[in-house]
Amino acid sequence: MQFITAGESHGAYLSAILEGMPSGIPVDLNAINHDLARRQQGYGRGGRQQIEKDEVIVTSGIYQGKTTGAPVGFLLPNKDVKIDKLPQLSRPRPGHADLSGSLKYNEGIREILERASARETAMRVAVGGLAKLFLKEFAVQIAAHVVQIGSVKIDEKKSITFSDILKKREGSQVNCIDRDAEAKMISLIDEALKDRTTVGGIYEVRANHIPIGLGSHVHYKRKLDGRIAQALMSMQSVKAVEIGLGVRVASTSGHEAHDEILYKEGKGYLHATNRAGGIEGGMSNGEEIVVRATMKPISTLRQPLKSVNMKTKKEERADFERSDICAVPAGSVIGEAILAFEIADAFVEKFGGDSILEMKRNYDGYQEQLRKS
Ligand code: EPS
Repeated sequence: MQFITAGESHGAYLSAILEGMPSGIPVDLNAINHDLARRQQGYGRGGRQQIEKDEVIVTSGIYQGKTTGAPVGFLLPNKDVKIDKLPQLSRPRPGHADLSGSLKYNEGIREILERASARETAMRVAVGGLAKLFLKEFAVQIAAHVVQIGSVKIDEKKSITFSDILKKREGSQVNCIDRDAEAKMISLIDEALKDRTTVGGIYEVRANHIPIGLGSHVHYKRKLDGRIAQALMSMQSVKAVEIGLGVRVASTSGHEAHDEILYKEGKGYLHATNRAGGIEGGMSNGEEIVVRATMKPISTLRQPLKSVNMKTKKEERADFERSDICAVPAGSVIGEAILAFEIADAFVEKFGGDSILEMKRNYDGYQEQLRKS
């Protein structure tokens, strides 16, 4: 599958076209719009979210509530449409696309930031929302939670289950399962606002009920971990992606880094632990896929860093545009969508098929093969 997004932050519409989604998938638009609303929330989110109510219009590929196999078109109208009236900027914001984009495209900063803006991620959430509905057909669920904001980390002494995430993040203002940490995270975001700065953090996203063998060891571009890492890294603000133990694996021994293999009658091959985050040799190993993404603090600052006026070449403070104090909770929702798309894509690749009926037949046949292995 592949999709492309288009649209500027303050243009009339955001849009996406998704190609390769099999036919016959029931589409609940409310579920997609629910994720779009979740993306707009989170303590520390910017003023734009008070203006917008992100909801998609389907332009193609869905008929009488089901996918047809044709490209799916999504349109999302912006309310804050003002691209033609907004002023040009001349002092690029350190950390943003402003300077490199403006020089590379020989355009003003406005033209660059309108497309570089994280508003684009609304379309990734819409496409990922449909990918989630596709995965539901195979009982796969995706869930994210925030594990760190600034220096505040959740308590991870006890292992966290998938259902812990679904249950305990409910009602959290920062999509966090640990209420003590949440209170500290909120204070930190308040502090950052007072200090006219911003804060980043880390979210974790998981996928359960994953069959063995998505992705492949045979070719570098087919490796599932590589594909997930690329997709998550392409999200605005993400500076690091980890699979399983991730960077923590550096301080373990070989005996602490890997997952012992078990065989259970009726269940087949399993692992005693899940340090690999469900991926070995570029393939899913049947355990939950567990990934983390680290987001830098948003680069638009109320107390701007030093920059250069591109007209005069003199040192000046960077320009300020309306922005978020902390976008990590929103980022976690985007992370769900990104992981959902990558896993759905790997499903289509593995189980082929133009229709969901055909895919399920292939999936069931493969499960039967695994049972006999
Ligand atoms: C965003 C919309 C943007 C920003 C934010 C994310 O809208 P506006 O510029 O009108 O406030 O709030 O974008 C950024 C943080 C960024 O760096 O580009 C959204 O809908 O997610």
